[in-house]
Formats: sequence, structure tokens, C-alpha cells
Amino acid sequence: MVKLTINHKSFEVEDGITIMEACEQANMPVPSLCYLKDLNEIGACRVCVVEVIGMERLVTACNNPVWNGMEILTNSPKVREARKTNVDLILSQHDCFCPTCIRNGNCKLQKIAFSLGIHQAGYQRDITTTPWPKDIPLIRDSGKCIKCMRCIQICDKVQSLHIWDVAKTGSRTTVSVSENRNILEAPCSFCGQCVTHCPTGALSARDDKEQLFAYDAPIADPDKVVVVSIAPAVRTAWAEESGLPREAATPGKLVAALRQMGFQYVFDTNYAADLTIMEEGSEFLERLSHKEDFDYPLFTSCCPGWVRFLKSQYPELTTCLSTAKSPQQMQGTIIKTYFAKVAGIQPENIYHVSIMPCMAKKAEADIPTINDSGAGKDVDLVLTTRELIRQCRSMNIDFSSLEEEEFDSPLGTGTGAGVIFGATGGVMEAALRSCYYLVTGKNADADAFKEIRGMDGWRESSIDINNTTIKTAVVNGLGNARKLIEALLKGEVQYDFVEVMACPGGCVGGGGQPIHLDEEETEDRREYLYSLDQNAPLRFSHENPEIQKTYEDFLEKPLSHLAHELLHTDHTA
Ligand code: HC1
Ligand code: SF4
Repeated sequence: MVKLTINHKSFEVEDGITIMEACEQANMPVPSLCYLKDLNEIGACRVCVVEVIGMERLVTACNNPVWNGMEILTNSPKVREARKTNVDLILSQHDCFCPTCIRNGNCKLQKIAFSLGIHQAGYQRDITTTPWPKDIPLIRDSGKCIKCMRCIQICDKVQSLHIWDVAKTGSRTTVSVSENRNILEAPCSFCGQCVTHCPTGALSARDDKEQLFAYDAPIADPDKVVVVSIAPAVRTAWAEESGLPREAATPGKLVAALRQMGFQYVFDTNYAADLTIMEEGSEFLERLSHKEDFDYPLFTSCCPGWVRFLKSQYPELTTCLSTAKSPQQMQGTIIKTYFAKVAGIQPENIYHVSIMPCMAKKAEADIPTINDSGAGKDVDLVLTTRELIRQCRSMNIDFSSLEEEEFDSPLGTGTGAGVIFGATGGVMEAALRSCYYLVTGKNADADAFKEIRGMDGWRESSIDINNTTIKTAVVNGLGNARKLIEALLKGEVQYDFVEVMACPGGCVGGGGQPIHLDEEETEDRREYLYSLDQNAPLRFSHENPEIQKTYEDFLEKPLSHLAHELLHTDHTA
């Protein structure tokens, strides 16, 4: 332990921690722009400077350790003046037209500039912008980049993709796509982790709301039936900025909000998550009993960031991907075939919107070979949770006065197994619950496979079903996926079934979720999903009555000819 003072108050803290951590523990936090714990501790923005008595120069708090007897001042006039100058210099190279910025009100730079009392720019503007394609899910506005390097680090260290790099030198230093590539040539997974870690509006997800809500768009077209589906992880995060406690922001209130927005049918992607389990679980059992006929292990295929990663980094392993489409795409195909038939609507007149915690889902919906309904795109438009929140705001929806409403049927019932898809390990656990039933004819306890749960980046388990041991692995974050694949290729590990989610924590931490400037919300969101599962009246995908009816009336059985035609893909496009 070391003894030190912070702003004249004495503290005892652990040896080896940084000044930033010590100040945080003392409840005297130091502001920062570029700092990301364990990932970006480079002091690039110089906003975290503090004064240490006896030292001539100010020091950066994020990457300097404490020592015994240290006297730290976090807010002396010298510190405040230096911070102000540093932020002012950053502002001189930043496009400060805040009202139209996607991060207005949720921008670290805006917040810090305001808190330092910078109300007038002190330096001459020098802003450079570079062109960026408008039709991909990842949008970059170089005029807003503050060169904090967070995107570089997140993409390198967490996602192992090295899409960004530093370019040029000196005052012309900037961040750009690495190796002088155009973003269209780079193997970006569109996971959106660089977006959720960008402190300003330099990186964002493409905003597609107007395609639906403009005055001449489908929502205003009397000939269109506009339907919406909500992904599992959206329900954990949609009200985070509303002030409603998470428990009060129920899925039923989200349904009510969507009806107010003009959607004629509100469906639950959890239905298709259950359908995915029926198809993917059956596929897994088939592969397990004919190992010699298949490439092994079986990889889950519901996360489009992961699928893009595998196709670009290890194309030879694409045959290990489950052929089952993702729940988003199954939902889309079933809406424009089965639902259209049941409701007596021409499939061409249905406009299907999917609300996702994910940016890569926008690209998934565009894959030509994934659209099988014969009525255009199966998912016409993908909006992220953030777009949903912005639209609610622009329509002045008052979250606190919403009354619970039911999802529409069919495609409105999901089980607890479906809802946990949104958290890392959820797909595997849901699949095992139903695989156990399919093999033994009876249910295991719904929590029998809970050892799969957890936030570890790479978690393995051995599960016994009817005296057959199934070796599973669950990974989240593409860097962990790369490590697992390398170990598989070297023969160091062997698995039967592997779940991969591109984003840390799974979809709850997705690139389309609300952005919190100073803290991560993933753990809370995950716990909420598990509480929904715990309290769900049905916790097994095979017990979902709407799924049972869909098979009875339409698909016949899992892996039937029609199911193959509509719900599976070979991932070749
Ligand atoms: Fe996900 Fe999925 S869980 S991929 O994380 O399999 O995005 O929530 O919708 O499709 O159901 C995302 C979430 C989501 C799909 C499902
Ligand atoms: Fe890297 Fe993901 Fe950002 Fe693409 S979207 S640049 S893969 S962090």
C-alpha cells in the first residue's frame, strides 16, 4: 500500500495503480477523452493531466503510477488552464457543428469542453475531411475525429482485425483505414465496437430511419402493411436514456411504443430464436451422429459480425457454420410466407422492419442469397436500438405513461430460451435445453446447463446427454474467436459445438446499443435477460406453442424440405 494525498486529503491505496485509478477510488475522478482501461492508456488527449507537487511538468493520470508520499492536485488553476488549452486545441481540429451531430448530447468532447467552461473557440479552425461511402453500415466523419486512438485499440486488441491505423505525422497525424486501404477493401466485420467506443460522432452506424418514417416512406403508404420485430437484446436497453428503471421498461411497454409509432403488427424475434434452436439443434444432433460426413465442430451462425469475420479470415472453415439462418432472417422469411398466408396479406405488401442491437445486421439483411420469401428482401429495413430511441424522441413518445401491450400473434411468443440469445452463451444453453429433449424425450431442469453462462471471453464445458459427452465452447469478442480457431487448427482443442458472438458480452453489448460515456452496461443488461428467462412461463424452445403450430401447419418438421428451402443458407455469398 502507498500513502498519498489527493487535493490535500490523505489516502492509502494499492501499490502499482495509476493516478487515475487512485483518484477514482478517492471519488475525485479525473476527466479523460482517450483513456480506455487496459486498452488505451497512452495519454494522447492530455485531458487527464494533474499536478504532482515537486514536479515541474504536469503528468498524465492514466499512465503514471502512484508512489508513496505523492501529493496530487487534480483541479489546481495550473491543471485547469492546461486542460482547457488542450481541449481548445482539439476543438480547433474538430467539426463543432453539434446540432446535427449524431452524438449531440452524448459526446465526451462536448461534455468536457462545457465542464471546462470553453464557450468560445480560442484557436483558428483547421478541419480536414475525407470522403466515405454512404451505403455501408459503418459511417466515418473524419472532421469529427479527435485522434484519441480508441478505435484502433478496440479493433486491434479486442476484435483482432486491425482496420484502423495512424496515418501521417506531427500536427497532420490522423486516423485512417490501415494499409492505405479503402474501407470497402478492408475486412471490417461491422461489429460496431469502434462506434460504441468512439467518444465523439466521428464513427457511427448508418442512420436509416428516414427510409421508413419520411412523409412518402412505407409507414405513410396505405398499401403497405408495416410490421416490426424486436431482437432479444433490444428489450434490455431501449429505455436506458429515458430515466425509467430497467424493470419498469418492460417488453410490453416497448410494444406499446412501437404501435404508437405506427407499426401495424409488432412481433418478437424471440419467436425466431426458438425456431433457430429447433433447426440448429436438429442440425447439431445430425452432425453429432454422422461426424465423418461433416466438417467439425459446428459453429453457430446467428451473429453476422462473426460470420463476416469467418468468411474473410478463415474462408476454409465456412463449411463448419450452421446452415441455419439467423433469427433475424428466419423471422423475415416466415413473416413473408407463413404469416402472409395466415393473415391473408400479399407478401409484396409487407414491409418488415427489424430492430437490432447490432450494426452488422444491416449488412446481413442485404445478403442476396439469404432472402428466400420471393417477395423482395425478407427484412426490408434494420434499425439499431439507438435509431429506435432517436425516433421515439422525435415522436415525443412519453415512456413513463406507456401501458403494457401484447405482441401480435403468430410470431409474438418467445420462450426464456429465446430471450437469452442476447447474452453470450445463451444460444448454446438454449440449444442444449432442446437437444436434451430431442435425444431423451424429456426435459432437463431448465437451469441444468447454467455452467455455460458467464462473461469469460472463452468458456468451455463438457455436457453429458444420454451418456454422450458434448464438448462445447462459447466465445465472445472476435479476438477470442481468432484464438479459439488457431487452437482448433493446431489441434490443441476439440469441440463439438461452438457459439461465437462478435461483441464482448454478446448482443447485449452490441454495436447498435445505447452508448454510455463512462461506464459499460453490459453486465446489467445480461442479468436482465436472465431474469426474463427465469420468470418466463416457458423456458424451452420446443415448448413454444407458436413454433409447434408453425411446424404443424406449415414447415412440417425441423430440417424438412421446406424448412431447408426457407430457413437455411450455405453462406456462400
Ligand atoms: Fe442478437 Fe440474434 S441474439 S444475433 O445477439 O441470434 O443482433 O439481441 O437478434 O438474429 O434472436 C443481435 C440480439 C439477435 C439474431 C436473435
Ligand atoms: Fe473494427 Fe468492428 Fe470497427 Fe469494423 S466495426 S472497424 S471490425 S471495431
